[in-house]
Amino acid sequence: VSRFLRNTILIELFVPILLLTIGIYHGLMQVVYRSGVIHRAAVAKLDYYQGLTLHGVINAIVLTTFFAVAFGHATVAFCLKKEPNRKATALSMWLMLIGTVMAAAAMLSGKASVLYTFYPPLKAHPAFYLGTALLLVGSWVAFFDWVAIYIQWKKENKTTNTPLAIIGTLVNFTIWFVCTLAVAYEVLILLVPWSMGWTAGVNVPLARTLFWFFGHALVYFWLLPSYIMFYTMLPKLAGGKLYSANAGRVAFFIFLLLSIPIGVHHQFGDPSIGRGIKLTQSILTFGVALPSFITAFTIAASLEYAARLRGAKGLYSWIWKLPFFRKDVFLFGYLINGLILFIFGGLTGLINASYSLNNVVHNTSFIPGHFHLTVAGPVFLAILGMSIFMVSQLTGKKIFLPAINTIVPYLWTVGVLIFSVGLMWGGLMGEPRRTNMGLTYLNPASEQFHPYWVISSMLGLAGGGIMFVAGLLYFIVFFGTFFSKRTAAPVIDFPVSETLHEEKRIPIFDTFKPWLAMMGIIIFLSYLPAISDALNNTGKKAPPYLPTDPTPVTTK
Ligand code: HAS
Ligand code: HEM
Repeated sequence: VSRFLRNTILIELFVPILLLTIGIYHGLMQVVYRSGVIHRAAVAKLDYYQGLTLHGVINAIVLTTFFAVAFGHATVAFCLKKEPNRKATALSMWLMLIGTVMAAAAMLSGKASVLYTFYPPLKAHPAFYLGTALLLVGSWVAFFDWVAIYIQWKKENKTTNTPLAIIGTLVNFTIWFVCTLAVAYEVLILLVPWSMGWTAGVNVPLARTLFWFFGHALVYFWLLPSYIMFYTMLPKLAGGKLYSANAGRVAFFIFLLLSIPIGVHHQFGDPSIGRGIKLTQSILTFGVALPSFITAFTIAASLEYAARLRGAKGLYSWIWKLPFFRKDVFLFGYLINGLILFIFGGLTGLINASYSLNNVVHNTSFIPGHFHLTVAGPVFLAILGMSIFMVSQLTGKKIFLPAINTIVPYLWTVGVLIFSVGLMWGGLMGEPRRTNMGLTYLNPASEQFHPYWVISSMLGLAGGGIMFVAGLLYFIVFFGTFFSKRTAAPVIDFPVSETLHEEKRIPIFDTFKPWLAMMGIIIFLSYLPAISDALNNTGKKAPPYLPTDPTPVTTK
């Protein structure tokens, strides 16, 4: 791997992880505000919604996008033995960096406290929208370059099966490219002119529908890099083989078809969208759970095989033969903990997806309970583990405090489980999300004091505190590794799982065209009614509002 690519990947890991320190700090602050330990609207001059915006945007948008691009570069270089084009790679990195700085400046100066979903009529400074757009466009540039490399590689290797990790990467960025088109339209055509004051109002249902066209596919963009690791690396780390790579191909292509046409399941409560399309997208959402079930069984079978190779006996006791605490395969610990959390993340997702049950949980703290079991579970743990792995390899440095590194994912998992149980239990008792409960419901001095939520929010605080400690330990290991002395030559050498059975190339699972056509048709059919409802159902367009003021900005 060239020095140029090495440095690019290292910058794309270092910058977001440095920002993550702010993101994790605001995670802790969220549980502190929510549980009523403090009764304040701001701490250290950063107010509640500003902190929640920083937390959501840094952790879930900036970190994940940088990581997906950095990991994509490494995967393409490792699997196809071709390095990305230098100009495209540099352009992509700079666009992402400049975009991040713009969005961060807007958030830190308090001019963009609109949360990571930036729903209008809440208005942010244009720098926030433009910065986010640049971050997305930067990631596209890297993707276009990989497509060119892949096409070239395929010409040279017509009958060779494309490596599974490359299928996963290209599927993931295709989903990303298509879904970000909608949010790019929302930002550039609807929100920026409105936030600049060039247009007086914005069509709120349309903006929300375009956001969720992007928003749920976004979660699979977060997830698929972890799936690539589960299929192509975890069985090897466990000491075994992958039960079926074709299962992985099927799973990735189903994601390609179904990740986008389900965004309306975030809008079951929006009166502007018709019931028919809500039910249709609810059913399609159950469809998108299929590739995860396929993954659950395939990976469980691969792990069982690995354990039996190590001499395990018994129906379930084989589990204890897996290398949970081995420092040399620490990545195993990060990935397996992610999978364990995802069992609960997936089940709670299916509850949300049910059109009728969604009424019970929507806008309650059940939802952050669900998504910390997913994005702060398999996604985040895979990012943490793989960034340490890549930094250590690409710098040729030994892991700093390897024993601590090995326990980080376990500590994090215990924290997330306690945190999410607290939030979800509270959610089922009606505890709201995105609310500074310390000011009202959990302030004994307030008329709105609600003692039922004391214990659940305290559990949230306890779990969140443990997550915070695990986060701190991770930072020590990450930065300690980064700044230690080089002991070996830099490389990229991922663990590669062999397949258990010899698998012939099946042409339909080694081509993109038919899948792309099907993807287009399904999206068109499922989004046409939703977009037309959003266009037809609005009476008035909304003027801009600031989070601090219930009157519109333009009437002042
Ligand atoms: Fe979700 C809301 C439905 C997956 C993230 N989700 C959210 C939000 C986020 C999010 C961030 O239908 C909030 C957005 C906001 O701010 O408003 N979600 C689903 C469904 C799935 C799902 C059906 N979500 C995810 C993933 C996320 C994520 C993945 C991030 C990465 N979600 C919803 C719905 C809402 C929602 C509604 C809207 C709620 C509302 O009202 O606002 C499915 O994809 C889940 C399928 C997963 C499975 C689990 C498979 C299990 C596996 C583990 C196997 C374990 C093994 C280990 C092998 C079926 C793969 C064995 C262990 C040994 C020791 C051997
Ligand atoms: C929101 C805690 C780490 C992603 C929240 C909320 C809390 C919280 C309490 C607000 C819930 C609400 O009132 O609605 C924590 C703690 C963390 C942590 C204690 C660790 C120390 C993470 C990580 C990610 C993440 C690692 C993603 C990689 C999010 C997102 C939101 C959120 C996307 C939603 C923000 C919004 O509603 O606008 N977190 N979190 N969190 N968290 Fe975390």
